[in-house]
Amino acid sequence: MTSKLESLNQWVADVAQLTQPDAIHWCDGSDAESAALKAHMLADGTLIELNQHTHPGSTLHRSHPDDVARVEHLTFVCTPEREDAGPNNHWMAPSEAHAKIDALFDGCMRGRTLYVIPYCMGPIDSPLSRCGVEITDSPYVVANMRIMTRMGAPALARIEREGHFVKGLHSTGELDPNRRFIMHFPQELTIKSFGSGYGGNALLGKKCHALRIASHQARQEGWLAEHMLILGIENPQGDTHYIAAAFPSACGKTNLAMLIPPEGYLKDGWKVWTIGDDICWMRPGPDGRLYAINPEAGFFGVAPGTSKKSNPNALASIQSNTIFTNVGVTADNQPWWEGIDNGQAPMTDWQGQPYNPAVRPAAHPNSRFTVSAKQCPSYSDMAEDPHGVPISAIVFGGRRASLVPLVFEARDWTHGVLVGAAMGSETTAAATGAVGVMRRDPMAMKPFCGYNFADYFGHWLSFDQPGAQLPKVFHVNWFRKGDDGKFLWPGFGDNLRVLEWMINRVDGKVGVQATPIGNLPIEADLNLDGVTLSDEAHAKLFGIDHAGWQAEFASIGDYLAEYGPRLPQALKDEQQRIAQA
Ligand code: SAT
Ligand code: MN
Repeated sequence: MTSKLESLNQWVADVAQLTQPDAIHWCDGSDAESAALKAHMLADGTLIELNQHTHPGSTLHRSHPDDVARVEHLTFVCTPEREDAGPNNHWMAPSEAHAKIDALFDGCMRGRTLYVIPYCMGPIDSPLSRCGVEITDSPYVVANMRIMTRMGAPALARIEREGHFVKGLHSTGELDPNRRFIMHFPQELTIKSFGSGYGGNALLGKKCHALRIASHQARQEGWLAEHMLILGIENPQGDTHYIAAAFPSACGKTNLAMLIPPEGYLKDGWKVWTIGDDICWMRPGPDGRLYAINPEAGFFGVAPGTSKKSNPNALASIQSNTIFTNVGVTADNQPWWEGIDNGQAPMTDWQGQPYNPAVRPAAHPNSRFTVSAKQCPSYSDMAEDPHGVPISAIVFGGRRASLVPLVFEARDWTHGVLVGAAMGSETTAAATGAVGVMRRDPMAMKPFCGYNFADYFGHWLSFDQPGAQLPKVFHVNWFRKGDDGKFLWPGFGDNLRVLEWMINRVDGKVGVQATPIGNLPIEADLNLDGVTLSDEAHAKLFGIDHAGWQAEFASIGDYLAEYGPRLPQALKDEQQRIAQA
């Protein structure tokens, strides 16, 4: 097969010339194709069948033990000018990067099949969607891309109509961490990834395209490509408000996106709808509001900690047709992970060895499930709407054991951009490296912004224009700890109490307590029926420590100064104003 689009045929031919595959397969996305690929992967051990009575259609993949997370130190943004990638990215000159990675691709598909995956990020008929083609030699990548994107014939038809697409070239290579690179060429709308089969490194539609390349496209075209979940909150009157929220990887975006309201809210008729759990593309609509789509079609969620209690919707979603990566298995071949809390026990760990907690956990801390969004009980019909959903509130949040209160509101858009730019979080297992170290992660985009953060902050500021009806901006911290090291806020479903307060703010129903860092809730305006908080929790979740914040603002100032003269003056002014308050 070939395409009607000559530039696509030519690229596939050029890649085949370089990589020397035994065969070329154009993916049509059909059930028959998927079944054949799966049979092939079960036969060669890439996939292991799980218990088909309890988990019909589900399989397990065990990755190479050195290939379990994104590798930020091997991820490059290759712009002609180093300054355009910014201090937030590793940079390499495009010519050097192409030469380096093409040498790795040279002959790398000998004995393998080259798969051509046309995909669409977002609903096929949405003007907000963008298409790409991934070439890979990994059938596991094909299977995941089929779940995570709209992949196959309809995407190819759109690409042929539009005549352009993002090019992504991927090979698992030898999975040697010393021969591994993830390279982005925003000006060429091109991605090249070699030597890893893991999610964010290999499913090129996700972080590589939908965030790093798309953020560059979004800047040129006047929209935003963000690391945000999108959810809808329907009140008892039937009105739905949509919220987009940015948290770093593995900070509970999937749980928040699939939240189950607490008992009292359920009784009153509140509902939470899931649009997306990881990525949000939004642009101003004709009425000046921001309209958002989820460019993805599935969830690539963190397994550990997912339980009937923490996330019943996720658990219900993954009962069938799910690919599990790097989880443990029970004696009767069901998937198992730490925190699944279902009364079962693991027999085999994620490396396929007999489980021994003294050696390693049963599931890798960054083990994942890949599942179609359509299997999620709370998946919203509006997720397929080509116009997207209007966003009422944007929420920034991180993992902060100390200092940062439960919630505060930015005074205006510029302050909101500063709140996003100043975000900090303690690192997680989603990327290789030390876990639990506080780092600045503006808008949760530190690993994902495809250009200089200084320009990115400027792009955010540029949305504040006459006629714009911008969302309110908030900051939350579900992870504040007490002196005993325990979380002070119950989190999970109870987070709806905080989201309800935000909606009441959007609707102008409640007031605030103004402080230098922003507007804090008046505690009585938050529905805390059924939550017991200690005195320490009240003080720390709803108060501010002035000396602590003074130090924080000095540190934010130092951080922003790293962006030098490119940093927008309005942001510097805002930081100064608060630092001196
Ligand atoms: O590995 S992914 O980048 O796809 C997931 C994440 O880190 O958020
Ligand atoms: Mn993510």
